[in-house]
Amino acid sequence: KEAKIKAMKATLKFYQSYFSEFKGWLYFGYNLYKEEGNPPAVMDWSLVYPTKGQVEAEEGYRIGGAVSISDTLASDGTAVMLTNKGDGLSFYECASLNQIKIRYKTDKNVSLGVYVDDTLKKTLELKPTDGYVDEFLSLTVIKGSHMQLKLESKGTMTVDAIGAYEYLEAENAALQGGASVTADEQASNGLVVTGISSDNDRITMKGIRGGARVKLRYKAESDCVVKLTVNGGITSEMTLKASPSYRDMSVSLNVPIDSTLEIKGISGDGLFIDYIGLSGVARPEETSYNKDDQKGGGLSPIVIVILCLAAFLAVVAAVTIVLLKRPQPKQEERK
Ligand SMILES: [Ca+2]
Ligand SMILES: [Ca+2]
Repeated sequence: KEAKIKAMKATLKFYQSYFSEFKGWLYFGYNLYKEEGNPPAVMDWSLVYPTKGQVEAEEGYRIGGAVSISDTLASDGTAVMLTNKGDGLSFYECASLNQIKIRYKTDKNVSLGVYVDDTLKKTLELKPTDGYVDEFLSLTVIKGSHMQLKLESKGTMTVDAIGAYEYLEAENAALQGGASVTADEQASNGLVVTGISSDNDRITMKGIRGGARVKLRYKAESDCVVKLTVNGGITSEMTLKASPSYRDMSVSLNVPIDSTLEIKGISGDGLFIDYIGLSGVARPEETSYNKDDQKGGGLSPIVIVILCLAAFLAVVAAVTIVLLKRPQPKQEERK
C-alpha cells in the first residue's frame, strides 16, 4: 500500500509539473484485489486493506469538516483534526476485532461516538489531555464491517492513530504492582504482561464486553494460580498449568456487559499473560442475583420451620378452641 501511494504521488507530481492544464485524476483500482488469468495470479491494485494493528488516522476516510494537519508530535507527523459535531473518520474493511485504541488529544471536554456499520456502539466522554493519550475500548467488530469515529459535540479534537486488535490484549490494560509489559514475538500484538505472582500484581480492564466464559492465553514456567474479579464482586480462581508455549485456559465466569475485570496473582512464577477472550452470553445483574440466591438459600429452611411451627400451633389452637367450645352448648342444653 505504501509503495502504491508513493508511486501515485510521484505520478501526480510529474503531471502537475509538466502539464499546466492537468487538474487532477481518479484512481479506479482502490478496492481491486482478485485472482485473474491463467495460471491465476493475484491482481492487487487495492488501497483498501483490512483495518488491523496500528492504523494512522490520516489514512482513514474523513467525514464532514475533518482535516489532515501536520504535527511533529503525531506518529508519521500527521493527524486529523475534528472541530464540529459530525466531523469524523471512517475505517473500512475492519478485521475481526475486540479492542480499539484511539490516540488523540483535546483541550476541551468532547464526546466521541464510535459507530460500527452506522450503529452507535459507544459514546466516549473525553476530558482535556496533556498531549496525545491512548484510550482503549472493548468493542466487538465483525470482519468486513466499517467503523466510524464521529464528534458528537462541538470542540476541537485531534486524532493521531487508531489501534485495531483482534483480542483484549493484556498489555493494553492498566497494570499495578510488579505487572509489566514485555516483548515476545510469539505473543499476539508482540507484547505480553509478566510479573503477576502476588496479590499486588494486577491487570485491570475496564468497560469490557460481556460473556459467560473467560479465556486466558498464557505461558508459565511453573503452575500458577490467578484470581479473576468481576466488578469487585464475583471472583474465580484459575489454575494455569506450567506450559513453555502459549496455550488457552478458560473458566466459567459471568461477566456482565461493560464490566471491570481484574486479574491478580496468587501463586506461581514466570507467568506471561498475552490476551483475554470472552465468549457466551452474560446474564445481567449477576451480583444482585447471587446475593439474593445466597440469602434465600441460607434463610429459607429456618423460615420454613418457623412457618410450619406457626401453622402447627395455629391448628392446635383452633382444634383446642373447637374442643373447648363444643361441650359448652351441650352443658347449656343439659342445664
Ligand atoms: Ca498519525
Ligand atoms: Ca498480547
